[in-house]
Amino acid sequence: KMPIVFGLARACVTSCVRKQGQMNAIKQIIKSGKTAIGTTAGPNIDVSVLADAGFDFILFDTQHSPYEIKQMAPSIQAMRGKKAAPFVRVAANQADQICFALDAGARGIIAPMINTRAEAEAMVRSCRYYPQGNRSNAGVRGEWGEFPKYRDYMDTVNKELVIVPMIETKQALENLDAIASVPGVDVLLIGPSDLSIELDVPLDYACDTYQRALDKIAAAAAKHGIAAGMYFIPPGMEPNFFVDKGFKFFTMPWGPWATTGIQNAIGGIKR
Ligand code: 3PY
Ligand code: MG
Repeated sequence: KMPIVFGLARACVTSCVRKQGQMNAIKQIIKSGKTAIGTTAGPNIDVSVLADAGFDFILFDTQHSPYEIKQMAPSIQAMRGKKAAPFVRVAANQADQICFALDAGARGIIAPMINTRAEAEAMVRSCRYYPQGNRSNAGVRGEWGEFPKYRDYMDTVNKELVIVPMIETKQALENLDAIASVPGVDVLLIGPSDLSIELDVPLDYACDTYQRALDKIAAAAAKHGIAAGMYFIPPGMEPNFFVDKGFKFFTMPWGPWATTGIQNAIGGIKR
């Protein structure tokens, strides 16, 4: 089949070219075991540049941010046709929250505090249309006009949405196999600070207790053929430390990188 380019006709990197029926380059990145890097943004940021800067996803957080999901819709829609996929972290594992995010056009859903198999199954059901789930249908929206027929969007999103439960409690640590084996789960994403608090080593990211828990999560993800991720890289630690441990999904702050790039560019002009 010929690859087709969704969205705006503009110069973009190869991974921007998605195959027909593929809405996320990132789903393939995760499935092929490569490392996905994203960043966080909100409605106060113009994401049109960030979304083509090289990130695989942009995460709109509605749990620990002053923003509501419906405020994110214009930013998500500004990402149409760009390399990065828009992900939304809902404030809780609730069907209505997940539905708002999907109607806004999210291509990945992150839900906090998924502690049992039943909670992971409920999350997946909220993310998918019948018969794989019970997502309510808007009839419009969510598809960004990328699909000739809304029905095509429905079939594609059921297959291609990236579903990311967060692992951040002792109970989740006890249920890793049960959560990781739920069909549809793509990533086990650690909430670094909540997990440290639950393990009674608050914010002590380097200690043995914490590191053993990370290893257990990475091993469970590998065993079930899905990715392990860290919501953020703890202060003072290196992303590659986590890559070497087997983690494949991170957010990185874009501000320092943007500043370095701008300083380099300005430094290159004689003045
Ligand atoms: C955590 O650190 O617990 C998170 O959920 C990241 O925001
Ligand atoms: Mg958390």
